[in-house]
Amino acid sequence: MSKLEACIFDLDGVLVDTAKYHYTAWHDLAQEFDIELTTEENEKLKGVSRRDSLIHILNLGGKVLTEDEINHWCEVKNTHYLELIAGMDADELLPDVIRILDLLKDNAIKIGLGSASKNAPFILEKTNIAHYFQSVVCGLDVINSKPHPEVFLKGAEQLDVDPSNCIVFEDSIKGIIAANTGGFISVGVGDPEELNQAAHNIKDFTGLTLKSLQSLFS
Ligand code: B16
Ligand code: MG
Repeated sequence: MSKLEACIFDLDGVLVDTAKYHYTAWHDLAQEFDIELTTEENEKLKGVSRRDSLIHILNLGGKVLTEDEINHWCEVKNTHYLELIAGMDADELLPDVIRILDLLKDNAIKIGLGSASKNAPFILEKTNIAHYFQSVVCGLDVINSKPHPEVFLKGAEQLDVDPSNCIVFEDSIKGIIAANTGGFISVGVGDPEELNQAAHNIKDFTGLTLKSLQSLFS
């Protein structure tokens, strides 16, 4: 019978509210190509790698770039994004994140990070939560982007847990599909209508208890 042994957290939109900075950086870049990136289209970029996000935006305007140009604009976007998050600190963590990380740590539940972001290690340091994680798998470590389950399966392997004994917290539909495909217990953080494929949904971590997490396995 499966039981709670580990939790793997997505980063952007689950632990820290960086989604708004990604949006600003992509929105401004899209304008360089006379493309208007709406908040609705931006939803589709959540959990998507930097390169795939750029290609999605370019497709909106029917633009095709060479590989060198793609690399260049990815760098432009990331430079802008890094400027936007330069002053980030623990104040930007989402509600009750520290409480839930402490709760898991105190109860010997393993903690992992599974993020598409190549900036994930930097953000964990900036927000002062890196020390909680026994495993950090990010965009630098995977070949396949979400909805492929690679990022979470690697995490489970590093934590030495079976996916069926592990919760994945995600704010993107692609991440929820990745978690479900990998055999994890998926918990959607955010809009339950948007994340309607999640096994369970929460608005944020406020009020979440160890008992409520354990009950997801019964
Ligand atoms: P970077 P997550 C994802 O992080 C973001 O949701 C997505 O908007 C971003 O494009 C992607 O990381 C890549 O980020 O440009 O920093 O490598 O939600 O999987 O933690
Ligand atoms: Mg996310």
